[in-house]
Amino acid sequence: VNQVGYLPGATKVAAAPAAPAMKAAGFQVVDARSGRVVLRGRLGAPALWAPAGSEVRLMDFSALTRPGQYQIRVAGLPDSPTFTVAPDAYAALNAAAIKAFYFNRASTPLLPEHAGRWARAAGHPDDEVRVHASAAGPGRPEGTVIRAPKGWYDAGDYNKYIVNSGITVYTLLAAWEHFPEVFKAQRLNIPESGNGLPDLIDEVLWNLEWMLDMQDPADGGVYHKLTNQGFDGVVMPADARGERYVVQKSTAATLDFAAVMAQASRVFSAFEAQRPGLSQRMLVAARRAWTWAQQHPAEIYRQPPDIRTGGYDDNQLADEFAWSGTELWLATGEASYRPDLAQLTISTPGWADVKGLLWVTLGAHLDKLGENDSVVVKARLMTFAQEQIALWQASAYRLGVRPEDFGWGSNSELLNRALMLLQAYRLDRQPRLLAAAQSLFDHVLGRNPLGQSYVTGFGTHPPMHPHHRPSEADGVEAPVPGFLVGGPNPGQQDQKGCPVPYASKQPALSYLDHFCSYASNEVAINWNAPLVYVSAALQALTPA
Ligand code: G3I
Ligand code: 9MR
Ligand code: CA
Repeated sequence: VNQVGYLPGATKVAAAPAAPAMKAAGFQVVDARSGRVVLRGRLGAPALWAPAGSEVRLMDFSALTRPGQYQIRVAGLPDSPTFTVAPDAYAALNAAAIKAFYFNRASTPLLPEHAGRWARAAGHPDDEVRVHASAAGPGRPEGTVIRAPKGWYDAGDYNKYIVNSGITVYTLLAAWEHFPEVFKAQRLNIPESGNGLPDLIDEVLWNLEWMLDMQDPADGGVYHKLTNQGFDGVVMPADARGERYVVQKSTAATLDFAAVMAQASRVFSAFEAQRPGLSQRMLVAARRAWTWAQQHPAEIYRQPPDIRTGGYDDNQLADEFAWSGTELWLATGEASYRPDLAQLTISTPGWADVKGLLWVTLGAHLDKLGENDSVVVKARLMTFAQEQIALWQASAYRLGVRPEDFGWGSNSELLNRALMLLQAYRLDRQPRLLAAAQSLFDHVLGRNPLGQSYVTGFGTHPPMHPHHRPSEADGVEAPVPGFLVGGPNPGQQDQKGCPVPYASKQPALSYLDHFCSYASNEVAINWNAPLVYVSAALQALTPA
C-alpha cells in the first residue's frame, strides 16, 4: 500500500505477491483501531510484472472513502502496514519535501528553532571561489576570486550544479504557478517564514540568488558548476573545506539558466512590492544567457582532468534551446525566441532531457497562444498521456513502467511521468489520467514489491541510511526527513564499494538501504522537486 495514505476520493489500489501457497480469493480492509472489517473485495488474477520478475495480485479498494486508519488483510499474508485515509493526506509530506531543500542549504547555519535535531553549523560560505582554468576568460582570468554563496547542495554531496538546478527550480515554481492554493498558507518554519513571501518562494529564491552569481557579468555565459576537485569524505558541511571552483561555461547550463530566469521573472513580477526590481533583473539575465548560447551553441561540458565530481554532461542540446526559447518567448512576447513547435516531440523530463518542460509551460498558458499552437500543445500532452495510459492498463502492477525504465534516479522518472500525466488531466479531467498518476506516486511510497517507502521520515518502512553526507555524519539516528532517494537501479554502479550485496538483480528490486549505495539510495534536489509537485497536485486535483 501507499504507506503515507490516500485522499478520500482517490483511486486506491494495493498489491499482494501472488505466492504459490496463497489461495485467498478475497481481501478485507480493517479499521486499524477497532479491528472491524469495513470493506471486502476480490483479489485480481495473478499476473507477471516484468520489472520484478514475479507475479502480483491487485486489490482495488477505492470504495473506501471514510477518513481513518486502516490495514489490508489477506489470508496467508501478514497484514499490510497501517495507512491513513484523510482529506489532507499529503500535506505533511509536501511540506517536508520542500523543507528538505532548506536542510540542504549551503552557506548558512541551520538553527535548532528551524532544524530541530538536524541543526548544524554553516558550511561552504562560497565567498571565495576560484575561476578554474576551464572557465578563464578575458574578464576573469584563471584564479580570479569570485563570490557565489547560497544555493542548495545538489544531493548527498556538497557541490552545486547549474544543469540540474534548472529543472529543479522550474518544477518547484511550476508547482507554485499551478497550485498556489496549496502553498499560500503553508508554514515551513524556515528563517524567512512570515516575511510576506510564500515559504516555497523563499526557499526557491535561496537557490535563484546563487544561480544569478553563476553568470559571468562580462559575457552572460553561465558556469556549469561550483565544486570541489573531488567528492568530500563523510563529514558535516562545516568540516568540508576543500578549495572551491567555478568550472567551464557550458551551453547546457547557460540555456537551463536562461529558461528558469525567464520563468522566475514571470513569477516574481507578482512580488514586485516585496522584491523590487528582481523580476526585471532576472529577465535581463535570461536574455544575456540566451545571447551567449546563440554565440556558443556547442560548448558541451567536458570534465577537466583535475575535477572528479558529478558531470551532468549532456551533448543533446536541441531540447535546452527549445525549452529556454519557449520560456523567453512567453516572458517577453518576442517571436524571435519561439521554437518551431510542430517540429518538437515530447518525453518524460529529466536533467538531461528538458523538452517535456516546454509542453508543461505551454499547457499552462494556452490563453497566451493562438488557435493553431493550442491545438498542437493539447495534442502533444494528450497523446503522450494516452501512451502512458496504455502501458498502465497493460501492467500487472498498474504501473506504466517497463524494466528498461529503471535507471539511476528511477523514483524521479516515475514521479516525472506522473507530473506529465497530471498536465493532461489539467486539460481534460479523465479519471484514468489521475489514477495512473496516483499509481506512480503510490509506488514511491510503498506500493512496490519491496514494501519500501522511498521518502525519508515517511511511511512505516522508510529509508534509514541514505547516501546523504549530513544524515550519515550528524550522529542523529533518523536521516534528515522529506528526501526522496534515487530508488531501484539495476546498474548497481556502487556494488564494488558496498559491504553488502543487493538482494536481487531484477530492475524493480535493485535497491539497497545502505549509505554505500550512491546508485540507488542517494538523494538529489532534482528528484525531490517532482515529489513536491506531484504531492501538491494530487492534493489539489483529487475530487473530494
Ligand atoms: O543516457 C543513457 C541512455 O541512453 C541509456 O539507455 C541508459 C542505460 O543505462 O543510460 C543513460 O545514461 C545514464 C545517465 O545517468 C542519464 O540519465 C547513465 O547510465 C547513468 O549512469 C547516469 O546517472 C547519473 C549519475 O549522476 C552518474 O553520472 C544520474 O542521471 C545523475 O542523477 C547522477 O547525479 C549525481 C551527480 O553526478 C553528483 N551528485 C549526486 C547526483 C545524484 O546521484
Ligand atoms: O558520493 C558520491 C555521490 O555523491 C555521487 O553521486 C556518486 C556518483 O558520481 O559518486 C559518489 O562518490 C563515489 C565515487 O563516485 C566513487 N568512489 C566512491 C564514492 C562514494 O563514496
Ligand atoms: Ca538535453
